[in-house]
Amino acid sequence: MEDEKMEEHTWWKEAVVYQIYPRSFKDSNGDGIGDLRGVIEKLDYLKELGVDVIWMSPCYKSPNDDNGYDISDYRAIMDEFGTMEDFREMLEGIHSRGMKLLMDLVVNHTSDEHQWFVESRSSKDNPYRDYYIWRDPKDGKEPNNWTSYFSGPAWQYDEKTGQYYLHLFSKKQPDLNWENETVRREVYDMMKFWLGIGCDGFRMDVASLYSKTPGLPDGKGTTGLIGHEYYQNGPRIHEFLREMNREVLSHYDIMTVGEMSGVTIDEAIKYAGKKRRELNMVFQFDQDALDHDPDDKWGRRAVPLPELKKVFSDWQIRLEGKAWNSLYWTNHDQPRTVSRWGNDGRYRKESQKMLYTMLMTLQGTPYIYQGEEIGMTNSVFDGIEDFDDVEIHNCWKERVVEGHEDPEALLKAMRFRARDNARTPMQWDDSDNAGFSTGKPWLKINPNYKEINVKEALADPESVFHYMQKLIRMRKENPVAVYGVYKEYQHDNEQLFLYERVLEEEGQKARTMYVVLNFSDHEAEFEKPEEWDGAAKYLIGNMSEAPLENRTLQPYEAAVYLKS
Ligand code: TEU
Ligand code: CA
Repeated sequence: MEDEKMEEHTWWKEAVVYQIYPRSFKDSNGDGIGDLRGVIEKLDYLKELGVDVIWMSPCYKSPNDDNGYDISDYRAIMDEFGTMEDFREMLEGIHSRGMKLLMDLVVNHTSDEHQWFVESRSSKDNPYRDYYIWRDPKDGKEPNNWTSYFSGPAWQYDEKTGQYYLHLFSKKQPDLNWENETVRREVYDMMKFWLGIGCDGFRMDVASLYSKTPGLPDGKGTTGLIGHEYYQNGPRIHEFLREMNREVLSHYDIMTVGEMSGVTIDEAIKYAGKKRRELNMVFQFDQDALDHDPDDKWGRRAVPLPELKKVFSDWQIRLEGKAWNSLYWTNHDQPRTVSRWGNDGRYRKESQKMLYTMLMTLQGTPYIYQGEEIGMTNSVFDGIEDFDDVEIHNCWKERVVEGHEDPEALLKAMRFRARDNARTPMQWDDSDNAGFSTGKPWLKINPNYKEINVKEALADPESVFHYMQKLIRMRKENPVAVYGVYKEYQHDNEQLFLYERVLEEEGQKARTMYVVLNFSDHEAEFEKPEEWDGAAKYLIGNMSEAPLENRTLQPYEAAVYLKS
């Protein structure tokens, strides 16, 4: 009984993860593209921030149709990023500083330039044919009505053999056929290769999509992503992940997180359930679904605070004791946190600090995306030509060029939500190209780099960087921040998010943490919940210290108290 109640302590629950998007992190040789030697240069910086684990977006060989998420060789480094020697040196540098490295595992699909696909498309009886999902045309058209995450049909016709292949993402990202056992073996061998080199785990790209419903039935909807009910959390997905766990994961002390497009809480409890032997945790999308139309990621809507709180609360409460949470505000696929959930003007620093106070005081493993630690914002994109992302250009072609939609309206939506917002180069200092590169950067630098950059943040004791550093330290010193049981207060309050965390462990005094967050750009009246002990001590916050009592909070104020 006792055992069931207590959350087992592991390093990956206590870790704070930092995500690097290598293309945009640091360019060491002036070609305008970030690279592994650039990462090596900045390892001391990451150590200073205090993070434990680095998750690197893909650095494998790739033609970069989707910036590395289209892999043409799983066992080689992308030409632009460096060599295998550079990789080994980087890994060694990470380990010698006491940090760990998570690789991005992209095995729902490969690049169409991967040798497997080159073979596969060459003839119907090629031994690699069945590595991918090929189907005959139906009535001279696509085999079913599924659409791609990146606009248009999820099928591409191939002249050579007169069949279509499935691609849930771009047509240069053909889906692997997970029904084929040989494909699964290949994937497991490749995972062992990277673990053998010393990598410490995987972030698994769209891991909820590997299993497609046999027969590939037509999807039910007529708009948005059609067909997803036949491959999100598909029929054999848990079987595949358990097999992967048995064959590979269980033999190493590593960390795994599955990116689960379309995951529900019930499904997450299966993927990351304590005794399920699948993965350690998942990334969920409920919070990202809030601020747009269900069927159109570009259609923006305002989010009342209780809706946002409900998502976080539900995940905290329902995973408690059953599965471990992951916590993130953004990544390379999302707008910048402060532009989306905070205020990137007058209250940029305050709101960014408040938002990350939340992330570091909930149960789960927190992920910080590069640049968030200095409060980088969404960028400026004048016209469609300023964007790089394949998702944007496909969508533009479908809706504006062919669909004759109003270009200005779509541009406006894209300026806010484009993935490129998170992908603009890191702002290291106020010199040319923000100190990212001596050459022309592959994607336009955010024009605000003269004010927002690492050099400025390191020099300013009140910077987001220094607050983030304090938050990370606070988490390490207070197990209640990691393991405490969550309870929310005053759910209907439209400005404030209030919750406590309680940790009762055998042989130890109970500890309680109270968290007070003002999500609005107005002052807010805080009424202390009756159950909260006013004698609790101020632990950390983004304004001046104040006792735990009824009072007026500043815009975006965050205050955390500890009772022990
Ligand atoms: O993302 C998959 C995913 O479901 C989304 O975040 C997706 O990018 C978004 O909905 C598009 O509108 C992963 C990677 O994180 C992303 O960068 C890749 O493009 C994608 O898989 C394909 O590998
Ligand atoms: Ca470079």
